[in-house]
Amino acid sequence: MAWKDDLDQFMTGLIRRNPGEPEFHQAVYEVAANLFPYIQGKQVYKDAQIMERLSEPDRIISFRVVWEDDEGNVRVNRGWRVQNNNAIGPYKGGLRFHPSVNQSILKFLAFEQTFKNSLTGLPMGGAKGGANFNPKGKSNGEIMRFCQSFMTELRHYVGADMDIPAGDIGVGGREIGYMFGQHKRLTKEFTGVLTGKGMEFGGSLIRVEATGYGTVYMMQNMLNARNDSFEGKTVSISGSGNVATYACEKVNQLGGKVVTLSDSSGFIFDPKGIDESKLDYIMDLKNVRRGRISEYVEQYPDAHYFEGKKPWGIACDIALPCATQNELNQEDARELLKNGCMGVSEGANMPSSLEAIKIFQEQKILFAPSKAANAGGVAVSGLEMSQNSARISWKEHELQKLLEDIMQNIHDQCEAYGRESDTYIDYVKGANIAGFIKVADAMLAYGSI
Ligand code: NDP
Ligand code: 2IT
Repeated sequence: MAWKDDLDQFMTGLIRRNPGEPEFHQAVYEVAANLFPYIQGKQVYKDAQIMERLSEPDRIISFRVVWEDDEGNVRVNRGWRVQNNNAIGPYKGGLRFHPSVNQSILKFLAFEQTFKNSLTGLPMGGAKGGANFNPKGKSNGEIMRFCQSFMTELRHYVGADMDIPAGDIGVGGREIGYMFGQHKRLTKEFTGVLTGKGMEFGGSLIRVEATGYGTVYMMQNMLNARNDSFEGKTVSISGSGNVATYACEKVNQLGGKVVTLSDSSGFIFDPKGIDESKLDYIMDLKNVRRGRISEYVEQYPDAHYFEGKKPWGIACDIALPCATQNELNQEDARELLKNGCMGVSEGANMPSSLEAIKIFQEQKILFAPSKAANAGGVAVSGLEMSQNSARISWKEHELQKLLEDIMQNIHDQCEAYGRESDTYIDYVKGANIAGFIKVADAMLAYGSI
């Protein structure tokens, strides 16, 4: 088939032009494998080289971040902003502070963000940034000085109508506050340049919950389409940060039982379920005391801790990977299926490897890819931008309704472009095509620039 040759040629070129960037290759391949057959016969997209343009970021900014630790030592890190595409709105996407951050990871995230933001239906382009800074074990003062130094350089490239960063791994409300304060100090302007802000200075209600809740709504919508629900389902979640904990909260509210959470050191298994009060303990442990998930079993001795292991060997009906990219490989996928898992909704960005996705799809279980499943976070960021522009604050029930409607709409777009038969919807294909069309058509409207 001609599209297969085109795809091979496209990927060979992409890999040659972007050596040593496996995460970026993976993210582009996942999209291109659906889009090449789709645009076969749509000569206008081919002639305009839309896929070639989408997979070459508009620009990559990389800069030095110098800060002083508590002992007075000068420390140096590298910061980035990858602005992938602003065809349908200003650049928008999170900032990640983690020692693993590199250009490949940020390029994959910025690429994904372009499709994800398009799926929300809101006017936002795609970007991602961050630094190879390790926040673990740093004092509050060190975090503040790092954030201020990071923003001292980043401010040249961001703005409320240009590029609006937000949080991601290692960047939560505290870090956004330090960066927003520094931006305000340097520019003398109070603008909606960041989302995920505190409620006192332009933040939006439910932004903090939105990604985790949205991931669960996506699964709920897929279950509804099969006349099923979360009621009585056993759920395995990885991670114990922002996305994982609010996913856990929503599963509990919908009548499911969450039996695992994790961090990069290991996972906890609580056969009785991580209920609301146990979750309060975890949120305090993680967000206030900045402790490790292993401490849970000291508080709740009926639970078990597995050092250095991932939770995918535990029997569950539904798995919600909410930690990081490639945390669920083909062996994990087989293990989940063997134990009866019937659905996966990706809270993290690209948590399943390509091989794992293939296994889920071959077995025709419910599978929601990250660009659809975790879009609730950036969607509420988009609503925060709207509120900032209009200088108003919407009420919680209004935002909650908007989030639910956006997630339903994402589900329906995936269904419209991904339905394969009466009984099977390929949500990966649906998300890729639906996300692509709006961006591609905007690019066509601008001509070849
Ligand atoms: P947090 O920093 O709040 O939490 C991250 C969690 O993932 C922690 O439990 C962390 O463990 C774990 N983790 C991080 N890196 C690794 C790793 N290499 N191996 C195993 N565990 C790891 O981040 P978020 O919850 O915000 O982000 C989680 C995922 O969700 C990311 O993929 C992010 O891109 C995605 N996402 C986030 C959105 C948001 O609004 N925050 C929106 C959409 C997607 P430890 O503490 O040990 O590092
Ligand atoms: O991956 C993501 O969508 C995010 N980290 C949230 C981005 C945002 O701008 O809210």
